[in-house]
Amino acid sequence: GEIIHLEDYRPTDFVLERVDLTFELDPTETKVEARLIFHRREGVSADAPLVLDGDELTMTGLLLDQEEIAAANYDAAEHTLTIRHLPAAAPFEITITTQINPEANTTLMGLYRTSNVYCTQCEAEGFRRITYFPDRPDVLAVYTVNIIADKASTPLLLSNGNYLGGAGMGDGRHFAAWFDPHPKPSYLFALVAGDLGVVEDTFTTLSGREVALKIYVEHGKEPRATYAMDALKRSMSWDEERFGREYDLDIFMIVAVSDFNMGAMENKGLNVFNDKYVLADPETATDADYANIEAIIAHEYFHNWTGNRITCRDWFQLCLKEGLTVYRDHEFSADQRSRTVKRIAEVRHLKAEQFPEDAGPLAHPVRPTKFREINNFYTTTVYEKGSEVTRMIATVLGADLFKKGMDLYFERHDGQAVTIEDFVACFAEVSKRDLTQFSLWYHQAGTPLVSASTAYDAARQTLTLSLEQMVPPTPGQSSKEPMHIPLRIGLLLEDGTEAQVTSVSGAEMTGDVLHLVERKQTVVFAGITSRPVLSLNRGFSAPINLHFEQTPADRAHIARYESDLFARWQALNDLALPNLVAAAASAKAGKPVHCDASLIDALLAAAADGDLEPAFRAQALSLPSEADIAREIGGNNDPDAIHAGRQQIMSAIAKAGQTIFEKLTDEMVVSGPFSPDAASAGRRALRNTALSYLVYAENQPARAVDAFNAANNMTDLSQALTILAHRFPESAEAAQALATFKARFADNALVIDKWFTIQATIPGAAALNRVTALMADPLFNGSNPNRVRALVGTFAFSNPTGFNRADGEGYRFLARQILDIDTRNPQLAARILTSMRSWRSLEDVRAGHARNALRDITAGKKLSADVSDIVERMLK
Ligand code: B3K
Ligand code: ZN
Repeated sequence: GEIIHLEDYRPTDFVLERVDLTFELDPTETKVEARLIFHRREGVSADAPLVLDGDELTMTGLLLDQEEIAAANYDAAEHTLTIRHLPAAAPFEITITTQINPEANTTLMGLYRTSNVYCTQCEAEGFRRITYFPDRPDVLAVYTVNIIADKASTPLLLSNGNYLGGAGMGDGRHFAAWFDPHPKPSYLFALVAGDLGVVEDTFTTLSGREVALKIYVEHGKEPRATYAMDALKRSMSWDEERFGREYDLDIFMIVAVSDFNMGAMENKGLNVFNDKYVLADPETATDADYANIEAIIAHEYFHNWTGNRITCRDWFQLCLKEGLTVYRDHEFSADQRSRTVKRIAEVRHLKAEQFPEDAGPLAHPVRPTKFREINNFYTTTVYEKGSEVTRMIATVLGADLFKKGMDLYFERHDGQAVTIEDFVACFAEVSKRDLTQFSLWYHQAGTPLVSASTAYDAARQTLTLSLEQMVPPTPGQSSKEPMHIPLRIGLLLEDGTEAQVTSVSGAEMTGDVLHLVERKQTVVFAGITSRPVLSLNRGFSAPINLHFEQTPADRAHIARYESDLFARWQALNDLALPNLVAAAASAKAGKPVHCDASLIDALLAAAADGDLEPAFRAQALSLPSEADIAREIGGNNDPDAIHAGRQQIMSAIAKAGQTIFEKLTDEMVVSGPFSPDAASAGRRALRNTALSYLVYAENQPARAVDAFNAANNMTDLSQALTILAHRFPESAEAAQALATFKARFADNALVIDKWFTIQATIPGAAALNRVTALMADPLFNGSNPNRVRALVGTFAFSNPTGFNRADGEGYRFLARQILDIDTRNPQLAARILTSMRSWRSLEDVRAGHARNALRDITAGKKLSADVSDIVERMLK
């Protein structure tokens, strides 16, 4: 495909008024009739043709106001249908009949089949695989949908909006009609038809309207959908309370399917979910699964306002709905669970996924200005950094003005397709702040680096803070302007209390927010009676890299006293990283690894602190990942050395804390029936973290075997299995536990995915042989995206030593897999390929192998646009 530029945006020549669709469903020969009412937009010349999008369509009929259109008056090319000589001003009706083959659709875009269910996925450009259409988000229309299918095999016929009615047709078929009164873009269209079980409930909205809630799952799985239903009802109340947003149809439906390219999709009134994010029970789902289900149910539901009622003018504006909706689901989870622990998880995820993207060849602005394949822009930059930018608006304005800005946005733009500029203007207006500089967060890619240093003057009782910011160059953006960076700060005194500052000069402060806006800024805090310890970027108020040389003693002080618990976790992280970096260097040089006592003391103090919630303590004890260490080192990385060094630091902490960890494994037992609530999950997390340290200290599998045998829920069971398989991969105990687990859950696809993932992530060079062998296992299924991600995806994304084997075999394996997956499912292939985005920060030998493997991919025949876009950007 060619490159599409934001600056080329212009509205369509024709306005679409209504859409009437009729589907005659058949597994291989589905007939679609689309009746589209258009009129020419004012000012558009009378001879401008109507150009519609299409992809892999067979057209069997084309009418204008019920009369066949002569062949001379239209062109059907591979991706467009152009119709000429249309009425100059009056509305007209175009009727298009197409035939499609859902069974043969392995891309999972458009209409496809999954486990005998008809299902659609239209975002971003899937609707054009159903019929010719102006398939872009700024074309909003009201839809009526008629579905006809065989009644016995396909009893359930669903689409967007409210149910109008249905009946049998006397020939073994039946039909159902749906009407969605809310104008919507085609990407929010959905159709689901099949034979499914249902969980039902109702919700009464703030204004007293009753909404029917239905979650459809495969027959027999209904009991596993009750948690999702509970999460849905909590999401609906929360959006009313927090954002004043009510649901707007008589019915809200969720359908869980087992073949899906992503997490879920927010189609109006008919969300379609990857069943991984719906189905849960204690025996088969981990605490993390429950938390993900809650977050994704909320996310898709929240899209009803941020995405559906107010949508994107064009796909460059994707963060308008995604960044904002991620922010909303983060806030929801923070309110449902522990705000601090949620924030830690968010920041871990941001740093692990978005920071590497922003530092590598795939870096792009939150609001990009060009793309070749839009599916490749559903990125962690658009989603997670987009959410951080929304969070910063709230930080810069304060909660009240942020709320006012959101209210204005909902009021002003309801029913429209808008831009980031429209969104930001609402906040500028209510706050009377100029947000021009702030908006650079949408336009400049790259993670800003802030360097800080402090000097305390006892005689003057001042603290001088010198700040400097730099945004690194990224593809297509070689020089950057200084940004508006909101840094929340605290000045901690010796006794742990906060300094009472009498005046600040050199920066605007709002509450504890310091506004860094210049390239270099010197800020003086006065009235400080003794040397304070500066806590900088509390709560991760800005998504930046921070270079701040603090002594281990100062970091330990923050870890002990900060009132912002997130900052305490951050300080522990900052204490750990230099140790882990040094450990990697020692391991590389074959020297003994040393771990500072200050780190061990601080970690064990947090571990044993009964005033801290268990989930926080578990987070405090989980050291930065190998990917975090690699990022900190920055270049010339050797994943084996990083891994070896980290293992030895873990052992040192484990040995020093053995008694504490033993105590925790006793204290943190959760008794009574399983509950997925945050407090119980936190206790399990701390207990399992302690267990993993104990296994390091003892260096033998007995304790993990006992935990595996005693586990009565999937969290404990999968943790014990992970410890066994990862720490003792060649042991009889690990083999036995893996076999037991497989036999017990062979008929549960979501659990078997875990079985694949645990093995795909066993560290070390032997991983590749294991993965290759697993691909031949009868349970492996190369056409199910969850299964492919569980095995191939996690191997490439989450097994640094295994994937980055020094001989390059991991990369060559991935290249072969990508070429194979690409023939069926280009989106899946392109996504998994992004696992190589940091290849340039590897040491030379590995980087050379990686480059060659990427080149092998470019040499592949008939590459999809998805894969060729990614591979070409990675090699540039
Ligand atoms: N909007 C969808 C993502 C669609 C991805 C298309 N390639 C899910 C979500 O973000 O809620
Ligand atoms: Zn979303």
